Amino acid sequence: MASPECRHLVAGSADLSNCFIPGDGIGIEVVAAAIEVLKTVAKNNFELNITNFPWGTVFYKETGSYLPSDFLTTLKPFDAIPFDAVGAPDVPDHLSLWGLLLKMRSPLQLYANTRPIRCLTTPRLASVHPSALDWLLVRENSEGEYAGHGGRSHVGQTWEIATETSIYSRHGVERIMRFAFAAAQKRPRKQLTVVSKSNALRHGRVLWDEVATEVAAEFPDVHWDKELVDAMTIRMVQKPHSIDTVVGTNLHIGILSDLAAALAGSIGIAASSNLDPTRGWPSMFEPVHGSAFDIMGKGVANPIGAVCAAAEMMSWVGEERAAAGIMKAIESVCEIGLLTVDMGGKLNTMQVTEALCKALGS
Ligand code: GGG
Repeated sequence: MASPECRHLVAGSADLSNCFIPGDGIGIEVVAAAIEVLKTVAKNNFELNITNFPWGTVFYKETGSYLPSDFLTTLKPFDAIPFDAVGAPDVPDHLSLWGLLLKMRSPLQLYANTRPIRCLTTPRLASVHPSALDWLLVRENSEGEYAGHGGRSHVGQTWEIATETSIYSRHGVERIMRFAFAAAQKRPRKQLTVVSKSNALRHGRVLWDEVATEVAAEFPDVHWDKELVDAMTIRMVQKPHSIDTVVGTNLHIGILSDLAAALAGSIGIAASSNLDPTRGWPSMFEPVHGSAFDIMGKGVANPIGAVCAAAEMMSWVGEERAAAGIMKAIESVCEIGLLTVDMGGKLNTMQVTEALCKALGS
């Protein structure tokens, strides 16, 4: 296998280094688009060198592991990690997800996952009025239903059982609540909805609600409310204007953010930032969508989710001007209808990427 090329991102006066993990499926196609856009925005502004780590299902088939054993020390020096998608048709999904993405999120301490939702499409494509869609979804990214605790016994017998234990630590809930309240506080409406299910889940989710109330006292200027996750799906569709920032657990925001992206027009446009707010580890930026076996290799994947994730990454590393430039290019391309099929257009991945680079002034 070819050794990874070394690339660095130098932004402004600070030296920043950066690497890409394209992963699987359409991830490999959309990461190429994000790189092109980053190269264009970097031109005349900052120096861009990129490291590509070929970790994904091909790597797994060659080495027996999705990640090399020293992946943490390899990633540590980088300032940010653009990641794309994981999953392949011939590997069980739980092996690929836990072998790559979830294996990185925990040790990298990426406990805060943000998913901004904005309508980039015409009112015809969005299921709710675009003016109602300016949300920030915050996902607890390290415990909850994705804690990885559980097991199976009596495998194959009629009395076989499997357990999947959710974990809610006071430390884990406090830090995500503080992050979400602080994020809401920075937004114009200063409004947070805490998503729960504490009527049925009577231990962890009760702690979740109690900690939310305690942390709320530290943010008296943030208006907040609680919503059960099932009621939240109705509210997102029927009262979208009533929502601004939302915080929930791994599973709940995983589901709600797919719904939110669909309401905004397509899962293909949604970006996801896996953040270590202490900045001790590099944060990771990815589109919300997965590897999409049905369209992989066809060159028709929507690159906008990966490009939005690149904009989020630029903002995280302090390159606000580059981030704003990328978002402006996305908006103008969407406005004139240069779209992939999932957004009602006729263009392929490459053509949308070229339109984005042109809008950036390449
Ligand atoms: N780009 C995100 C990705 O590849 N996701 C795959 C997936 O299935 N993720 C599950 C999850 O994060 O809940």
